[in-house]
Amino acid sequence: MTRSTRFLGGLLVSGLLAGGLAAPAVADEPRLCDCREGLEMESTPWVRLMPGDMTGGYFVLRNDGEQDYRIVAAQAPISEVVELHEHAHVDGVMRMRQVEGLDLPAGETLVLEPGGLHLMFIGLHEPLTAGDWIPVILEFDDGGTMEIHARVQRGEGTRGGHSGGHMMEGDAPGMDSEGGHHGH
Ligand SMILES: [Cu+2]
Repeated sequence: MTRSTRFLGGLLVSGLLAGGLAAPAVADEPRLCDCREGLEMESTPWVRLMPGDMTGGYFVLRNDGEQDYRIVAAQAPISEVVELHEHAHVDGVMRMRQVEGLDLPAGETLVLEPGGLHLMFIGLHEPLTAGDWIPVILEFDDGGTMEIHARVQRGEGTRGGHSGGHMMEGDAPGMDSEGGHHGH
């Protein structure tokens, strides 16, 4: 009873949201994370829709378990390589650089977001399409792996309080803005 009422409500809401949009492509949402023990994906992982042959990937992963984790590599079928990157101020300019690993100690949350830590997909095989789901394998320092699914989307308005926050992310024009990914 409650369930069906909710379902109807959901239909109404999605009907309203979809109103005016032409045939929204609603692909089946895959599992966001085949997470290792204790890990929980906090929001939908996403890959930024960008022109060019590289782009960034982002997710928020919480470790509710007892075990410390460290991600040391990643792979995805969309690009030749996936690197682990951070943004850092170097002489007052925001630059990206590769890091050896991403630590996720027990009880903490690992945040990959524009202007911060991110996955860097380099050498895209073909242009991405908004709404596509990208499987990404994360590899850990203990040899374990897990698969997540990231949705391709534009950068705007993707993270709650963070939407439009590019101005705050760094002073370097162009870096991680929708305009381009200069200098990488
Ligand atoms: Cu990068």
